[in-house]
Amino acid sequence: MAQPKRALITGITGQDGSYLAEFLLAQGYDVIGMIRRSSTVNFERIRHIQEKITLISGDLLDEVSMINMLRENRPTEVYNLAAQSFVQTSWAQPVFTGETTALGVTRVLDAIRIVDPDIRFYQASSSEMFGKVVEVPQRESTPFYPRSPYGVAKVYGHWITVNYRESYGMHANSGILFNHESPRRGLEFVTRKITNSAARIKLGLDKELRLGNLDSQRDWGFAGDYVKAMWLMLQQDQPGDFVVATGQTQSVRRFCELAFGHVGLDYRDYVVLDERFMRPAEVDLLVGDSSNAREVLGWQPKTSFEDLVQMMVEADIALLKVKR
Ligand code: NDP
Ligand code: GDR
Repeated sequence: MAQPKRALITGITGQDGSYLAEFLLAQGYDVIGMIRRSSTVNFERIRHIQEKITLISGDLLDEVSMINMLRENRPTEVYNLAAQSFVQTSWAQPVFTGETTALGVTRVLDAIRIVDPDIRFYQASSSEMFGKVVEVPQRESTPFYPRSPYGVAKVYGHWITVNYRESYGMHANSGILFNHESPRRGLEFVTRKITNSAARIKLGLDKELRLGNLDSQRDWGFAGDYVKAMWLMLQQDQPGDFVVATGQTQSVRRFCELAFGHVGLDYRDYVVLDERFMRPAEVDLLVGDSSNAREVLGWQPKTSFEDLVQMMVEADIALLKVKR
């Protein structure tokens, strides 16, 4: 009988890690998750599958931990999702962001090169690399112009992935994913901040929502749809770079309008502009052209923007009602 495929996910406790682990379990994979040591357990997103996966301690800042993890567990695929992923924090912690989000990628790639260069590799690259966009929509060939220490770090992560592919013939893939959200999104990101706030205000737990730039535009999809694209990249004969996006862009303001509207409220009565949430350099407009992913991988998003906002608001209302 054929051995089941075995995947190692860094960042398994994050939004994408939890959806990818679910997806790979459903495909019959053995799933190993790398977790970093912390004084409190943060398994909220994976608690429901914890019995089905293997969790191992390691850190993107420590290459030896990754070499040992690969040696002892022999995965056939590695998905590098771990990162300091919050753009705003990257101005406050630029060096740490570079260590994790940029050099961390080299540590994983180098561990793979040392242990078994046949392991297939996925790097979580980002539309933030396009930053101050030089063409609309953005595709694989669009030049990068990152606008934050996070974006700069992701550009490094992208090119080191391409470099290990070209230097060592590794099946190293860069998925350039546009924003993707879900009820499991961290509360600091704007979408979840809005849906959580709309739910709290509706339930009488809050009175206002303080936000930064309402005019920035993002190409928002559903995280559950996007993890399939990661997997599809690693199933191809040839590795590559793939933009993954819906092809539609919406403003933060429109997100507020829909989220508050879903609970019968007008966002203009509650949203307050707050300088603290403005960024030193902004990415004003992102919209992706994912034709390559659609044609080569056969991937397409299933969840509409309206359905995504509704799903997130309803999940936040349900969560708050349970906690009350
Ligand atoms: P999250 O912030 O939800 O998750 C990040 C994960 O990385 C967490 O599991 C975190 O662990 C882990 N991590 C952070 N630092 C380290 C470290 N030094 N060693 C080991 N693990 C670490 O991110 P998402 O799930 O949203 O995103 C996944 C990846 O995709 C990230 O690389 C992100 O930059 C990238 N990306 C995300 C997009 C999106 O819209 N969501 C779009 C494009 C790219 P812990 O729980 O301990 O903090
Ligand atoms: P982003 O996501 O920076 O695109 O990075 P975020 O949700 O943080 O910001 C989106 C846009 O909303 C504006 N904004 C605010 N943002 C936050 N967080 N809080 C606010 O109060 C607020 N008000 C307005 C921001 O200025 C910005 O324009 C996400 C992350 O998941 C990255 O890891 C990933 O690479 C990219 O998406 C693609």
